[in-house]
Amino acid sequence: MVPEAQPVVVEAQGAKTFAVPQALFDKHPGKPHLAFEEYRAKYKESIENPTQFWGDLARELLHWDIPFQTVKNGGFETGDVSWFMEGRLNACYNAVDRHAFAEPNGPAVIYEADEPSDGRIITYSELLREVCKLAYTLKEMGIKKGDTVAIYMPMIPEAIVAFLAVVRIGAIHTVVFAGFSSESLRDRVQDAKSKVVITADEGKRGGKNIATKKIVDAALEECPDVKNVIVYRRTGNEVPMKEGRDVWWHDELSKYPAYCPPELMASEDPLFLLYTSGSTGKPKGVMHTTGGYLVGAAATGKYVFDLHPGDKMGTAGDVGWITGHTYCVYAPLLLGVATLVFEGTPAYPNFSRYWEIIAKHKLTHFYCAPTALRLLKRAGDHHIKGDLSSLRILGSVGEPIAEEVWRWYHEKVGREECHILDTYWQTETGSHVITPIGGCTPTKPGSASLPFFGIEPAIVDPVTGRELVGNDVEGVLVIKQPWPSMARTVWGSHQRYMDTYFNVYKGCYFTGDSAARDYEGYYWIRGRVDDVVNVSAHRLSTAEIEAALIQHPAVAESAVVGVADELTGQTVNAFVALKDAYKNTPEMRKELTMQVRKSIGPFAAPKAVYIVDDLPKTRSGKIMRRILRKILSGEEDQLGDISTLSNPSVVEHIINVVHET
Ligand code: 6R9
Repeated sequence: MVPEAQPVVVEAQGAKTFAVPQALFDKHPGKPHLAFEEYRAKYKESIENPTQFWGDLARELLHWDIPFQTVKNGGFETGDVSWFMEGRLNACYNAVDRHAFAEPNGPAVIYEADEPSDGRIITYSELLREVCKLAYTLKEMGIKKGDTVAIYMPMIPEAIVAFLAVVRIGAIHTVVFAGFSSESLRDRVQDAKSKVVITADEGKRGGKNIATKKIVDAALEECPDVKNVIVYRRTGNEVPMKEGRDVWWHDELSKYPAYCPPELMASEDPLFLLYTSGSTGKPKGVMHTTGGYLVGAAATGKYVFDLHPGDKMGTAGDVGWITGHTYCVYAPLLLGVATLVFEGTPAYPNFSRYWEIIAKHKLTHFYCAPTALRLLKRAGDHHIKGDLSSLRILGSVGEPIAEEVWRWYHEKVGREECHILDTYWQTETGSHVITPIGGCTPTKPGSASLPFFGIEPAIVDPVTGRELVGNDVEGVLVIKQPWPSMARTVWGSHQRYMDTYFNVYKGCYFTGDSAARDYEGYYWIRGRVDDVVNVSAHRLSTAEIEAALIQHPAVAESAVVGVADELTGQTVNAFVALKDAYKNTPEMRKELTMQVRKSIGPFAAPKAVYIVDDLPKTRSGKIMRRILRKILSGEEDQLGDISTLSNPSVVEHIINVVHET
């Protein structure tokens, strides 16, 4: 552990700073919302006078049926943060109705199906009609304000229809990523006490059919409180329907009128629950509220993504994760722009798929996780084809992006004409917290750059809990004052919410991540605190070692974990997947060790390098280091549920590699 507040010279000292490319301004429909000096001034205002700042922005970005009087109340210590209290509004009205009335034929959803020949565009007025019919259906099933409805759907437009229909009638959605197992779905449905599940007969991904409804059926065997299941017909293959419980989407919707009035909601009424994993225990149902969350989504959509009328936003992430909630659904629709719903994978039918979608629909924005970029980088640059000149913004989210990958994104995909945004945030923060502002902030590859409005980050010493002030410091990342889109509770366990986020460093929100602030105040997210390795009193970030490894031309992907060691406290262990052209030899393992020694220092050199076919990952692409740690510490029998991995079979292979090495 870091002994005391010791200033460190952060790696960024020599990092190159990239200005926003001139080409972005040349192709911009007008000009970016902010220039860098304006960001600085507005940021200062947002921290010094949050009431004025957020009050103005909330009135500008959303339609309030009844205006709020009080902008903010409560605090971290008391766990009662609330925003825009007296205000009344409806999320669906804000995301759909107002645009359907102003510009009925404007594109709302660009659906790109698994098969490239398939898909369609849905206008705002069409979206409103579908949403109203489903809202009516839910009402007829007895769903009322405050009830929860589970959504377990593939990436099809009807998933968005489901989100919006639920919130239109004041119910709370709890979306479960359709890659989760029936047991995970069961646990979430039970915890949220959902009364209705919305699903599809089957999904389609990468040319394969997925037995969505079957998984729901298995989950619901132990969910007696679910009264109805609404099934959208996606593939038309036969699926069992349970008499009295299951209904077809098209049968129900055809019964009801195409307008259903929105429910007036209080600003602090729950909007949704989203389950997320902590470092221990069962997943937490993170609760977001209506007014605050929507203000955060719209504000970051406007400023971070620099969205303008006519833009087309392409978020590749699934709506089952927070990235999909905020930047595939709410942010673009609140701002009235079109949003992409992509059903498939970046590798089907080939590695050009993302780029073909961008070219076909002339997307102005593209947003995905580095894990997808690494896959595509590894596949080879010849796959990048088509006219990508419509792009202005390329976003990255979910994990640190290595400098190598950042540069590849910038040079090969963006052709140095786009602004690369490394956006740092979490399920709990609701919207971006540390991120460049589109068309505005100068960037450094690998740094998420500067805080968004209203976010007052601090770095604290993990041992003493003291704030490390000034630049060139490294420690645990916390946030010092409340912001509108922060989570308000963990469903059914406010105490867990307090303990996880506010009782660790008193008076602050604890992110669980470590970070450095460099000599210019730029933030570098190092990774989860639980991924920190400490070797002979040198505190190392696994992300940093991974970034070193990936600089080696043979490395496709790597994961580094710490394992307890009597002598040094912990040792560094690296798991590496090589690019196809490279072989697993003792020389190669030595070279990789040298690579880390060379890049960071001898103290960071891995004790062991395991060359494996693939790394265990969640369906959202996060590497499960916990599993690697357990294998290394001989706890192979305590791996827990590995069925939610995207590639469960890799675990056996890794165990063999570790035993043989
Ligand atoms: C949005 C999302 C949150 C955790 C977070 C951090 C990691 C997200 C990152 C990043 C480095 C970025 N993370 N964005 N790390 N740079 N730009 O991913 O939410 O699934 O809740 O994960 O992801 O460790 O704490 P969520």
